[in-house]
Amino acid sequence: MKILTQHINEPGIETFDVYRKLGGYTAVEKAIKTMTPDEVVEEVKKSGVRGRGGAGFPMGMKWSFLAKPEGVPRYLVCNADESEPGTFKDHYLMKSIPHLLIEGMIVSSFALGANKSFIYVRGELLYVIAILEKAIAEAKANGFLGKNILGSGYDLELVVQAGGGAYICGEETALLESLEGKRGNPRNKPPFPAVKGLYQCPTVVNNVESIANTPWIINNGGDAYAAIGVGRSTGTKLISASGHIRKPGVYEIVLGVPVEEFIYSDEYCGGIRDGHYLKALVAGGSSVPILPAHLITKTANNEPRLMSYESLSDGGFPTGTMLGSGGFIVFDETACIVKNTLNFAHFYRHESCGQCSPCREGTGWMEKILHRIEHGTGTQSDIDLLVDVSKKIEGNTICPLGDAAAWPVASAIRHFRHEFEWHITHPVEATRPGAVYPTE
Ligand code: L3W
Ligand code: SF4
Repeated sequence: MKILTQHINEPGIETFDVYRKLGGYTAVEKAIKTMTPDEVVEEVKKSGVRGRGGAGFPMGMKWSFLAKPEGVPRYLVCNADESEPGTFKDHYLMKSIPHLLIEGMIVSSFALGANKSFIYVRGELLYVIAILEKAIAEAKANGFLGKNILGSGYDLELVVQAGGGAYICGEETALLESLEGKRGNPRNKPPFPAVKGLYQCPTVVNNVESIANTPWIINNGGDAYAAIGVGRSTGTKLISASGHIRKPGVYEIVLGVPVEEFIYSDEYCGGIRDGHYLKALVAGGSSVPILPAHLITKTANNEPRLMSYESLSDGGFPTGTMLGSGGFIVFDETACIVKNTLNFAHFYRHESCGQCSPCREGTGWMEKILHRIEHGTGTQSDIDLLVDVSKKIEGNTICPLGDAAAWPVASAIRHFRHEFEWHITHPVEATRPGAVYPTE
């Protein structure tokens, strides 16, 4: 069952003509010619589709929160600033089948009553911006964008904006600040963007993959979408799979596939690279807790763990993790958890915007402590100090970057404390690649 990638390998699918020939833009025709905006919102609500950027917030509910004061413009902003380590699915979608996102933007903008919408693309992806701009020009030339779309009286201008080159600009309010031309500092919430967003006007911010689902939902109905998947995890999900697997890549899965099947089946990751075995997993991008082997394929209740929002987080922290953005990073037994945790900590310290003290100072302290543990000058008390710092950050910051920095550290120590201790009690050479890391 493929919703987003069914035609992705079709030669020429990046062009309007091939996309259209394969059924593209029929959702725009259906929505604009035969439905009211509220009916479109209703179908998306019925679909149960949840935000694919990481938080998994129900998309239809977010749309229904949009304030509609008289005479005030509303905006749709697509968050295409994909920067979460281990996540590369939006990049794949946009470069391969740009018209799917453009079609989704038109359907979604119509539903929300937006006449000017934005796609904020990660600044490093300049070639993707060129692809999107070409697709927008083609859609406009064929009457699907601009003034009086398909003779309906509905106008839509679509603007592509290059991002600021910072991870934090993917946080929705930092993104809006950046789009307004300012430094990408997150805002306090509430007010949520649905009430005060771009230029203080009501705004919906949705991820690329979320918006790309809307053409299928309109063509087939929200109920048909809701029938796919498992429980409250409806539909399909793009997973960016990387690390020590035989077949890294982007896979579209039906939500509910067992994690074990996803890792070992030839249809997906193809198993762990030859001669090695599974040690740990980061399931939803670097921001989510890391899981050790014994918690990856089975939940704490000994049930198969599924690729779904609920099953991956089953048991809460520390027995669960999160589906997050679907950045699936697999580690075999050669991976050093301390080194990996330092790598993530370095990233978050570098990307912290510095507005709040727990994040600004705490991410720096965590990196420093991890650096000395990794480089042979750590002490046993450093391990508890790390836990303490991570707890002081969690829940005490303006935006989720603080939690995202704290969870990988706290979960690594929770599940792999013996490895941190090993680094402290052994000479540096014993902890370098090629070493056999201790098991619990
Ligand atoms: C109106 C309310 N709107 C919530 C909206 C809110 C937002 C959405 C979810 O963080 C996570 C983060 C990363 N009235 C509302 C409301 N909303 N209550 O719902 O909000 P929230 O706060 O749960 O999450 P968030 O701020 O969107 C996203 C994690 O995702 N993550 C992602 C990383 C980065 C990428 C990437 O590079 N593409 O995905 C990975 O796990 O850590 O926890 O729109 O406005 N009452
Ligand atoms: Fe900035 Fe970190 Fe505070 Fe987010 S949590 S606003 S990134 S300092």
